Amino acid sequence: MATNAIDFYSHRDGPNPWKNIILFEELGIPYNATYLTFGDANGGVEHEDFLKKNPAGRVPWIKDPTTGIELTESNLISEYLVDHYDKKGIFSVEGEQNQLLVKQWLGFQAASQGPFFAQVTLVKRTITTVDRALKGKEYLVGDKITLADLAYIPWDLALDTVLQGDEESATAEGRKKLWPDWFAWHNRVLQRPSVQKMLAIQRKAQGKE
Ligand SMILES: N[C@@H](CCC(=O)N[C@@H](CS)C(=O)NCC(=O)O)C(=O)O
Repeated sequence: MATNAIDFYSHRDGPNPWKNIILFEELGIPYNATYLTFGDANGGVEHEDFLKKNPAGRVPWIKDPTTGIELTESNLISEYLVDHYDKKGIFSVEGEQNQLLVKQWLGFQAASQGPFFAQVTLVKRTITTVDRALKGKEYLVGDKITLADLAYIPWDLALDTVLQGDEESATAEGRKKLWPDWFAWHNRVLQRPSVQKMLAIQRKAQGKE
């Protein structure tokens, strides 16, 4: 257990940091969130104060006072949190093959889902890939929930906006028809209490309740 709260730099709207909030909730890790703005104003991701922490000018970024570790890249932060604080093995998988598959799907999330969804291009192809991988399966790796499943949630929740205007996929109903396995998986992961908790925290942070 983290003895001191983790210093967590985030953004209210950008999806990536919300992956880590899911993990804080899953693992009961205390954290202090600082919400930055985009741009170089005071309190912004590109302000010199934050660039000293992360020269990329991106969030999330953490400092864990228990270990002294400072880190950016949301999926790497999630892996760090699991390595240090998942004492019950909620997200552990057996065997090198499955351990590498979790990394594979985290890599695909960071290299394809995040950037493509952000650019409103190749979104449907990305979802088709995940839907195919889920044929006859409840989760991406090893018949159990892993970090790989959780990492997809925040961007998948942005699909109403990302796919706006696309005749066949703009609504949840349309997406269910196109990608039934992906759709069932998305809703399965969405029901996890930690994910629901993250959504409540997000709504509050965004002033929506
Ligand atoms: N691959 C990075 C991407 C981080 C990223 O792009 N974060 C966005 C918020 S979701 C950001 O800080 N954007 C600031 C900007 O584009 O200026 C990760 O997964 O952490």
